[in-house]
Amino acid sequence: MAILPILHFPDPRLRNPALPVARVDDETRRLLDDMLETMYAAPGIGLAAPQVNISKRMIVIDISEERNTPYYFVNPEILARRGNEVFEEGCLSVPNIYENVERAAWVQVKAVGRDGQSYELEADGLLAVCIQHEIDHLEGKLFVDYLSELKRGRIRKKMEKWRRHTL
Ligand code: GNR
Ligand code: NI
Repeated sequence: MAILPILHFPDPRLRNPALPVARVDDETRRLLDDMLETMYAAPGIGLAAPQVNISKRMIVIDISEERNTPYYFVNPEILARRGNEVFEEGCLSVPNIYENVERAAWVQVKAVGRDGQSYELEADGLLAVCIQHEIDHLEGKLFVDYLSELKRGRIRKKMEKWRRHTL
């Protein structure tokens, strides 16, 4: 297992749409395990492969307190969404920034699991927020894209300053 470096906004590599995974093999499972370890170490409740510079449609999520209930999503698709809900979001690729984002309150998702089996899941609450946030990453979309251009510009400036001081 390995902890992978996380890319930060406004890195253009976060903007590339990720490619479908052809099949879940040992290499896929190794990447998923490294992503999970990276997410736990960060710490975060979700991580999408493009955040660690892997342009593939893979996501890991664990919203449990105990950090022992991982979900794996390979090639996820949202089949249905219902309702709207505002939630204060953060992102490991946009550190120290928290802003309200409106998304669907409930989603039905289809994905392939770590075992290579296709499955469906219905989610609401934090899990629904997180699934939508992570699937956005696969499309090259970040939560700051839902904010005004003015706010996004300010966040970009903050991030560039933070980067000079921290990295
Ligand atoms: O760790 C994370 N917390 C979080 C909080 C509210 C809404 C979404 C998230 S996802 C984020 C990890 C991350 O950046 N995943 O892409
Ligand atoms: Ni994120």
